[in-house]
Amino acid sequence: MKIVVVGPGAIGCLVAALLAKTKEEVWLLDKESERAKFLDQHGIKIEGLANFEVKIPTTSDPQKIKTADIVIICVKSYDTKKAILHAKALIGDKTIILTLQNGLGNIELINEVLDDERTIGAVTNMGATKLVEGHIRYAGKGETIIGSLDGSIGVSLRDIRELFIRAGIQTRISRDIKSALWSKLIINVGINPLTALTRLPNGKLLVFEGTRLLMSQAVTEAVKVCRRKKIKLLFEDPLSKVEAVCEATATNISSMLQDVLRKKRTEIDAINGVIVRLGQELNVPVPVNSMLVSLVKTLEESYSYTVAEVK
Ligand code: KPL
Repeated sequence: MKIVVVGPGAIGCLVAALLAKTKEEVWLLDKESERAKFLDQHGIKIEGLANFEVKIPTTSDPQKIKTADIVIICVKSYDTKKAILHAKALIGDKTIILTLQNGLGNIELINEVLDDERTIGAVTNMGATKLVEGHIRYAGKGETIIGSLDGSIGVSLRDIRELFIRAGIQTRISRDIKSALWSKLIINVGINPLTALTRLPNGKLLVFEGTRLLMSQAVTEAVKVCRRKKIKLLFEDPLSKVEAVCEATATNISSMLQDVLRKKRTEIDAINGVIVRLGQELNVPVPVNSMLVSLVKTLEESYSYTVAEVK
């Protein structure tokens, strides 16, 4: 089986490395040719919950890989369209496409670009941090949920589950992937921008009154939007769930804080930005999410300022 992971970020590298252990043919596709060369030469090193090194053929040229059986999209949500267009040469009539990304709207966007309905959605609670290029800390073994938008369970879904389980990725199929995606979104809404703005690891958000208050307000707004959309969450008490995730991932540097520390664009638009857009559309007040989006965007826009310029 030929499997291509698109996007060698923390989760992309971790998934590719775990899949490579199944002895299937695994490739990494990167948009950046220099980085692809580096990863191709040096391989991927995993530490933490598993400790191993593996060589994975990596390229920025999809023509070198040709048609794949499975394409797993792990790029940042703002790069989805570009990544699919770049990966088009990999996608044949029978290729299974799976999106393993943060935020909402990725399945729909991929289907739109490919003009079909075959994309499988996934939510993962595995924790991974990129230490340096190709060197990943595997910090949490959470469950991965996969499913199609229409709730049907076909051969592709079963194949992916079987493959992931062989790779040691704890996986189940859901008939309601929207519910899983929204449930993960609520967790990211409550944690990611607050860690990015305060530079605190997840667990420390619970220590301070200010971050606790903003977390509760941001989550309450998001849950109202979710209820208005008649989405059923996977948990009864969303705020307690977000707090429990903070505790379970206490020392994690959230993906958004990792982006800010690297002065990279964040996924704020696909996380709190979605709540703001839908809140406005559905007449649900979302002032705290609006403020968090504005602050994170300001942070991104001011990366290049030096203190002297700010004065
Ligand atoms: O998904 C995450 C992220 O960092 O994006 C959480 C659950 C917040 C773990 O860090």
